[in-house]
Amino acid sequence: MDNFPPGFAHYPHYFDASQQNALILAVKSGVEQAPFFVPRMPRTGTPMSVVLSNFGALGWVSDKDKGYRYDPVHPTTGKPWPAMPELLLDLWDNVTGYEAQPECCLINWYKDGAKMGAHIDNDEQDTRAPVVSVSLGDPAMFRMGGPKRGGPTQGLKLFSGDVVVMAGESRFCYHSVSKVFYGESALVPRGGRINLTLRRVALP
Ligand code: MD3
Ligand code: FE
Repeated sequence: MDNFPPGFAHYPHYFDASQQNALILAVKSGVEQAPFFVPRMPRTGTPMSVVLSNFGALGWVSDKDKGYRYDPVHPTTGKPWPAMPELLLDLWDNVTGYEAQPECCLINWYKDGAKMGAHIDNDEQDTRAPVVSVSLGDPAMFRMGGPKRGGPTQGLKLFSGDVVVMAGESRFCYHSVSKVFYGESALVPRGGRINLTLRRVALP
């Protein structure tokens, strides 16, 4: 991470094995109330390769007609998202020191072959708040670019228990997940990688 943009921080193995298990148990119970759903690209309706759920007052969703947005309810059940786990609120306070709490924890589940193309997260009103990411299960190759699409990128392999914080300039940089090393970890019950991203959505 020598040349990562200002504001980017990587905490390898922030969570130990027992904390990773506790987070997986929280995800398991969350998705009983708010099952994983397939997000679709705006306009085309093409399915993305990850499946999603959320914790917190606002969930990130995407569909053909209404596109990317934050919604207080699940797209198929119409029910509120499960509460944000305490462990994640503590993580946010410890690594960001930000004045307001995150309202959203997006849960991305990468099954065999899933990836995420280069994008910038800008559906939040509060883009001054950092974004915090937790990796669980199979490792992944994360790639960070600059503020313009198509520029040079740098890779960082993320392992289970790693935490990444994007503040400052890094918050406005293109990033992607180019590969998941499927089957390298046994943490996720039905296999693959789970990424949790904590986001502040509304202006404080
Ligand atoms: C850099 N998720 O959900 S987490 C996403 O591993 C997303 O599932 C990836 O990108 C994943 O939007 C990467 C790390 C991350 C999250 C948000 C960022 C990096 C970021 C926002 C701005 C810059
Ligand atoms: Fe992102």
